[in-house]
Amino acid sequence: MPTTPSSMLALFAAQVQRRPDAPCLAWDHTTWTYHELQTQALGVAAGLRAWGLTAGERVALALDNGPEFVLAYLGIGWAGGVAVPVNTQYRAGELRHILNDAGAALVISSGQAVEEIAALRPELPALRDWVVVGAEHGGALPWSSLLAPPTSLPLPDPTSLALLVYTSGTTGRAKGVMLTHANLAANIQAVSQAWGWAATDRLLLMLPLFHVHGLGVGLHGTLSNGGSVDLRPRFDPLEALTTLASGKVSLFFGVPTMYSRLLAQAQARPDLRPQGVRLFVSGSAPLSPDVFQAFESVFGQTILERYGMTETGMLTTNPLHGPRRAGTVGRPFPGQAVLVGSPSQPASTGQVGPVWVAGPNIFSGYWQNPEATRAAFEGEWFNTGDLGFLDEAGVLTLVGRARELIITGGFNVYPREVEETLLTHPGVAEAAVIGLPDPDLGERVVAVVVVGRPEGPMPTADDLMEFCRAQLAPYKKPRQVIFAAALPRNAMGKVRKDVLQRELSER
Ligand code: MCA
Ligand code: AMP
Repeated sequence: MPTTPSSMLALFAAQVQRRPDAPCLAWDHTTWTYHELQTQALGVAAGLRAWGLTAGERVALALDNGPEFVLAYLGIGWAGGVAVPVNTQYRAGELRHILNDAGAALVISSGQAVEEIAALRPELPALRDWVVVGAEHGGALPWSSLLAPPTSLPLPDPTSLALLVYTSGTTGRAKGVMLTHANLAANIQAVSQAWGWAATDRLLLMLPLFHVHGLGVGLHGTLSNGGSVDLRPRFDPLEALTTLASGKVSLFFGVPTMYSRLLAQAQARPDLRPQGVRLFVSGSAPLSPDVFQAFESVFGQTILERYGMTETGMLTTNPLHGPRRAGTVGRPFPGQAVLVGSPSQPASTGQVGPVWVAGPNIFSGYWQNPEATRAAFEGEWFNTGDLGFLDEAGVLTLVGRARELIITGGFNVYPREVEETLLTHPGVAEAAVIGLPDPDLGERVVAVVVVGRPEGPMPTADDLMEFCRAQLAPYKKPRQVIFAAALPRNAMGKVRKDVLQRELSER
């Protein structure tokens, strides 16, 4: 069992004491030592306090990967605030809901999110200020306005909120997942123990920091174990392969799409092979046994697949030592429990049912949404919405999801949100959105549409894709639009998505 956790910041601060001059973060030819990163983060915390941030206030991070994300995130925690990371690809409608629901007092933004927030400002009543990283923007404060001389600040109360991460659902708008400092610390300590994370580890991180995979595993694991992270703006297969072949990296984390793209790149560059990488981890979506096997035959190593969720952090893992089985997600991390069926009536070995989890890592509820919280828990057990079975050895295999969810390239898309968007188009009478198997993305978003009688011309597939792209983050946009005369429905009038799924998968 891991020791009683306090907060990731406490674990980080302990590493600063132990190895102040060790490298911690590398970004674009600049390296921060532990001491430097802590000093600068405390400077941001002081800047946030001077700006007026009070304990428990939410600060949204609509930031692309970069040192400012890391400094702002650590600074918010030290200043007693709650970080609300958001996908920088979100469009106005998605951002409006999250920033207003969270009641964000401040948003720190970069990249594409800047223009969306600029247009939204009048519709964000709780927002007191807006910071832009990079080029100056009229009406926004510059990043430098948050940099103050560092002062020493107390570590956060472990029971207080550290993160509010929005995740969509099958019903209603995106919900804020409340994660405390203790939740995050418990999870990263369990992960560190299971994967043998050491101060000698150097992680190549090409995942976005605005999700739990990049942030709660990649960044937290590095900072709490005294290792270093080589942070990149985004995933690029050639850049990844070149860096993995340099001998300077010991860990790589990715979503399955990254592994299949890495394999395609390896075919084109037989001269580049990973050197000294002790662990490749895949998660966020199912890793196909084909990719698992191809990776082993090309790179001579197996990928360790694990299973996680925003609400829970990392849940189960294949072993560090010992056989890793393709298509399975392994056993619970230390200190956690998994059951299949229901807490009052667990399923027997091999029987498929809903997956429930418990442990100190489990979130404390959905932000200002007690009904959704109540619906998701039975006592200490949280219903993941995934379906799976356990074997005699307690190894979990996921077979599907009880909720309607498409995972495309590791990003979640809720069909209902895309359907609702399509239905606002004047030429669309009915719409059903499903995920079809895709060799690159795992699943791709496909819309089946019944056209209405618009005043103007009938929409084309391209029109509808563009229509969605203008209102939703681009990865939610259907990659294929199929026109149908009618949607298959059951006697209750509910769309038979299983029928669409079967017919279209066979095409
Ligand atoms: C980008 N595009 C996508 C996706 N990503 N379309 C569908 N699915 C995607 N995942 C679109 C873009 O909008 C664009 O469309 C076109 O593809 C090319 O964009 P580009 O920026 O070049 O994309 P990319 O670099 O190829 O991105 C693929 C990617 C990325 C590297 C796989 O999606 C990614 O980083 N995914 C990781 C997501 C992640 O971190 N998930 C963790 C969630 P257009 O041409 O129309 O403009 S946390 C979680 O799930 C739990 C906790 C867990 O267990 O980890
Ligand atoms: P998110 O809500 O973005 O945190 O996504 C969590 C969901 O991703 C889980 O509920 C699973 O459906 C899925 N997921 C994560 N890891 C895996 C995995 N290794 N295999 C299959 N599905 C996974």
